[in-house]
Amino acid sequence: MNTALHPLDVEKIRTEFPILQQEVHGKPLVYLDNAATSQKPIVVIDAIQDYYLKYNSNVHRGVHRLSQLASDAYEETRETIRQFLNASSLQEIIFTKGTTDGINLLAASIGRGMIKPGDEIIISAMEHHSNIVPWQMMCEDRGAKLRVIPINDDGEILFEAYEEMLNERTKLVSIVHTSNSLGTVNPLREIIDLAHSKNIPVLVDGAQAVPHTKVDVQALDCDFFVFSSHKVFGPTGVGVLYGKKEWLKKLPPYQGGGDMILHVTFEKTKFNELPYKFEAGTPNIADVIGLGVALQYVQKIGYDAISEWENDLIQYALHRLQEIEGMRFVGNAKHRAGAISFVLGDIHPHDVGTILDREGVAVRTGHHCTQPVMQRFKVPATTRASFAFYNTKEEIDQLMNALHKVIEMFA
Ligand code: 7TS
Repeated sequence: MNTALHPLDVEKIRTEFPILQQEVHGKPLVYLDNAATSQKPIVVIDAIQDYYLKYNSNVHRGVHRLSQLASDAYEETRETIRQFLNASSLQEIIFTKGTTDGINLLAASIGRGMIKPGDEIIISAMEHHSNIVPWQMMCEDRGAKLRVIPINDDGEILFEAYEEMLNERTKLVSIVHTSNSLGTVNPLREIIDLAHSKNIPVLVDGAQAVPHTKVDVQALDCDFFVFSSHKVFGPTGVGVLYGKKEWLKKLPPYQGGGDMILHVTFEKTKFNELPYKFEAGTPNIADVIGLGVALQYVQKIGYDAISEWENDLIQYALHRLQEIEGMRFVGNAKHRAGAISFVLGDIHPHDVGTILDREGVAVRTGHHCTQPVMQRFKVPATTRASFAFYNTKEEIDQLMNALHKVIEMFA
């Protein structure tokens, strides 16, 4: 029974995503690659087009009408995002190119600003490469050490190992909210509280969280939070870094250039106030505006309705997939969202993905930019079905039919 106050009207929602209304290889498209990137509602596409058709102009510099319109739309989006994350100040919202860019910004800035030889950074064994490699590079640069919280066979972090890892050399914990390859949702409050009890800041990689869950950065009490627009129904090429004001004030800028300065001479530069200190150069104005519209769209549907719908879908998918002989799930966490990864007997995931595509079903196969996860579970790759609120049980049935075709072909 649907108990949500505003039950999700999936039929109506699907009409708002024109791309979903097509056939692929003569079959209705079933888009189950949402963890890689989600589709965009028409309101987002319209907002981007509107900007270029009506008020394309640079921000923060023109006295003319178009520049004022562009600046207003850009800054209003910052307020949309502040509300979306429940941040306490607009100064805490930095526009980036995406999650990867946000983590690289922090790795560079934290590295330069506060890391000495012998210091330690903690990540987990289920991180996306973008929350591994920037820290590895920074640690190499500064003579610091990267430490990794291990995970169990279900794909959940080992909390005691984490607790033992924290010490006076730990300078940051950087952890994924929801894993893109296992679907695990991490116990962030506990992770953050423990780090804070030792005065260690925490960065949360929220790339796979924001499409599925309401995030409140004050309730979480994380020090930094990053996400990408394109995974939450907005355009590519833009993202957000949230940081507590007291941290962002202390940290040095990442890139130098226009907009991030107050005063420049050849001898010395005075940097701009937050958030502009971290926004050098002309930003991705159109797509920032598109992101704002996407977040308003998601909030209008409502995270309660989204969670309820998607939990139902995932339970149904897990239940149906279990019918298949030789099905092995990679990731069985108690708290999960977004994605189901699996291996089908000894059939290579690339073969699975290719045959599914012939049946109109789009999934991702491979290591999902989490090679250490593949190493941990001793698989070369997985097939991953990842969901959004516009997916339906009928689509999962189409996935099942397609998987039966795979099995027939390899029998
Ligand atoms: N962190 C997580 C947890 C991710 O899932 C991804 C992208 C990133 C960071 C990087 O985001 P970007 O927008 O900067 O590229 N994950 C995936 C995926 O699962 N399939 O394609 C991209």
